[in-house]
Amino acid sequence: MQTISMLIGGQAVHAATTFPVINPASGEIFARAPAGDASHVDAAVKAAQAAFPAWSAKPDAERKALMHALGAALEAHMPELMRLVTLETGKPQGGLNGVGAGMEVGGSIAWTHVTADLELPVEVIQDNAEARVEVHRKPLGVVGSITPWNWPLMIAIWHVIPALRAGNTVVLKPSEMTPVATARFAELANAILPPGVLNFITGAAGSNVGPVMTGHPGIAKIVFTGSTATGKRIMANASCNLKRLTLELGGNDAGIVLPDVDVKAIAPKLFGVSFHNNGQTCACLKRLYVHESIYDELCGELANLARNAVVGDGMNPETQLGPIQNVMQLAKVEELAADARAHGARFLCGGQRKAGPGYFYEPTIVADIADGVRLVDEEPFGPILPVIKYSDIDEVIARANNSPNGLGGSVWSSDPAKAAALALRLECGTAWVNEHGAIQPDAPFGGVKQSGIGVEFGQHGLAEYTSIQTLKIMKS
Ligand code: TXE
Repeated sequence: MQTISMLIGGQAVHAATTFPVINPASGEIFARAPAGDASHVDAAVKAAQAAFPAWSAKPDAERKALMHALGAALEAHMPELMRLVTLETGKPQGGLNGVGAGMEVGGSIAWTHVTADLELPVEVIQDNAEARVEVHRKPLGVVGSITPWNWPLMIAIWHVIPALRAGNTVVLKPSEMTPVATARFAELANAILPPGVLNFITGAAGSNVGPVMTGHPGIAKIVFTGSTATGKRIMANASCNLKRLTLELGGNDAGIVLPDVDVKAIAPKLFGVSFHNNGQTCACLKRLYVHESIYDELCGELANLARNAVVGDGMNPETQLGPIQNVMQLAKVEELAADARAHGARFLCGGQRKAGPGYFYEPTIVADIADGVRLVDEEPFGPILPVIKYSDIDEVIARANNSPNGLGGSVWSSDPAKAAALALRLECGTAWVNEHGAIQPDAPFGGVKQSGIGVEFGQHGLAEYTSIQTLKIMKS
């Protein structure tokens, strides 16, 4: 069985004990990872601090070229990385609408190259006979990255590449449930980067590795993707040295379908954006509001699609939806389903765990359910979609906005201009028209309200890994 290592200052590091990594398709252990502790966090921060002066002083073009080299290394190891992603997350190699391990690794490559090419030029505010005023962007120092289990490799790339591109050094900690593909990325990166520029540490479930990182005085910024509850803990802990924060937290995205849509045409798209990766994506559509005039027809179409989706082991090329990634998340989906049933909701299909090994749950469409029931109000993060009837557009926008979350939202209509005007009324970081959850490496993405702080991607995202220094040069 494979045992991964930590990587500190360019050296492979083991811990006194290891913890298991489970393949959710079988429920069996397929790898082990080092149970790091506070001493490993400390060593990794010291290594990153030691590497910072030379890395941040490197000419910009050299850092850019090294980021492109990382992209090429990912590409050269694509099949190997895809296999590791499927084994640890359960997601299919291909997946529903092509959203699977191939997209995770392919997206990682694309994001790396696009981010490598981003620039943060000096901004000139004033240049006259009296003075020249310039705004410079400077790296922060050591960035701590804490990643979740749903897109482990891609989210590590989203954190690490802009941090390095801007001249920071990094300590990267994956989720205890999915450290394997990220470990391989860290190895590949360490064959390219100077020692200490990217350090990789692991901690077992419930260990203090994450909290020690977020409270470490040697770390200047934490970038975190995960739950809102953990994000709040991180924010409290990070106050020790006023760490900079980018927090990408949970969402409970609403989609609103107007009565003018072609139901048959949009149903497969709505199904895809709600169920890809088994609903385990922060910006999946998680609450679907449908106008009463088309409610029954759309519910019927969605239930057919859910019944026919191919659920199975992600290594099987036919599979569209894999297992839920972990047993806690499966239990949460079961709990929300039971609560919805108790509140009289109508299950059009699914509604239970699949027999056999692994953490499989049937794709589930739930109708005749309203706001106030947990399945609507809480993020299920699994293959279950509540479909809610509405009659009045102003009222449904208020219902969509009546949430502590604000990651994404969408409006579906055959009149894109009308839909865009409505989408702008949604309280969320990204609003889509006739689409949901589609992100790209050059457009900022982040949440409002309790879905997060700051943005990732593009120039706005890159700027978050810098501080501003204003330079005023007097001329007279
Ligand atoms: O996330 P956690 P969990 C949501 C989803 C899911 C819920 C819980 O709703 O049901 O979060 O998932 C590290 N200090 N999302 O429990 O706990 C942990 O080791 C520092 C949305 O898995 O947030 C892991 O690396 N770090 C999300 C990471 O935080 C800590 C993706 C995420 O774990 C820590 C995944 C602490 N005190 C789940 N406690 C998205 N936004 O896409 C834990 N960690």
